[in-house]
Amino acid sequence: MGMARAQETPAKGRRLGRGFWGCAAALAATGLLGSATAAMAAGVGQPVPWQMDLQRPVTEVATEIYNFHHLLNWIMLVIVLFVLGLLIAVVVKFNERANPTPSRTTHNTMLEVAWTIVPVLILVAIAIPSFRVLRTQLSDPKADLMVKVIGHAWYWSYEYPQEVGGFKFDANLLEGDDQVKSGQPKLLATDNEVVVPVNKIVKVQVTAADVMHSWAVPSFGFKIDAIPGRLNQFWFKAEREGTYHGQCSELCGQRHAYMPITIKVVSEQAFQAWTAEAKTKFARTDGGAKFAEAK
Ligand SMILES: [Cu+2]
Repeated sequence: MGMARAQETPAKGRRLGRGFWGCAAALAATGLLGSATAAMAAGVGQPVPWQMDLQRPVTEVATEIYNFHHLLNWIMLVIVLFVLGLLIAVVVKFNERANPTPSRTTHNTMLEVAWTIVPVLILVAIAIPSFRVLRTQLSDPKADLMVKVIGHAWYWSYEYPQEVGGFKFDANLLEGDDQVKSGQPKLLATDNEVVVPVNKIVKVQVTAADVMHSWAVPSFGFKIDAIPGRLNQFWFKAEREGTYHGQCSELCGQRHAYMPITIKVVSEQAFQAWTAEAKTKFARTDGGAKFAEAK
């Protein structure tokens, strides 16, 4: 394919060029239109019908993942269009009728060097932002608040440290009338919500009591495994107040689909008010949750 192209006449090259760029422009326009529509349809904290795009990111990590995802899509679009152009050129120009005596060219040094170097450069261009995302995720900043998350078959329980009241509660799926009354989405709402302050670094320590689960919130850009006997740690800083939903993302058994996650991001004052209330509501007598520093 490429070897034959190397020998094409300049006139043929120009004709091919016009067709290829016309086709590329049309497809790029379709892509732009697609991503614009998708952006409009993106959910905030929950999916929406006909959503095409990822949920709107509200943390630094989620934003970096989101941008990286879109960068990759554009790189893929360019590569796909280029390969499509080459395929069309081969079909049109080098079929038996148009090109009865095929070229016997076997090598083209420049072309071979190019098709080795260019993919390497593309991979390097992808690796740089990829490592940047990884560095943000693993940066492990100092926590303003720790929350322990425990996966159970089939609900989540949460523990808050002594500094904010040392309470613990379960979050079960809201079903039937309770869900309708709550105004929260079906299969994503819980009876008790995790409440965290906005613009504060929240560290979550995730584990499980029985089988493996996974605590995942798309708008926050994380999915972290909850494994019995093991403490996984991750952090997030939500930059926008609101209600954000997630789900267990490890196939954990019969009611895997019915253990959602609801996180409310509120102002510092609202968080103080909530902890004061939660201390009484979820009062305990065993001295409160113990937190370890997971490294
Ligand atoms: Cu689960």
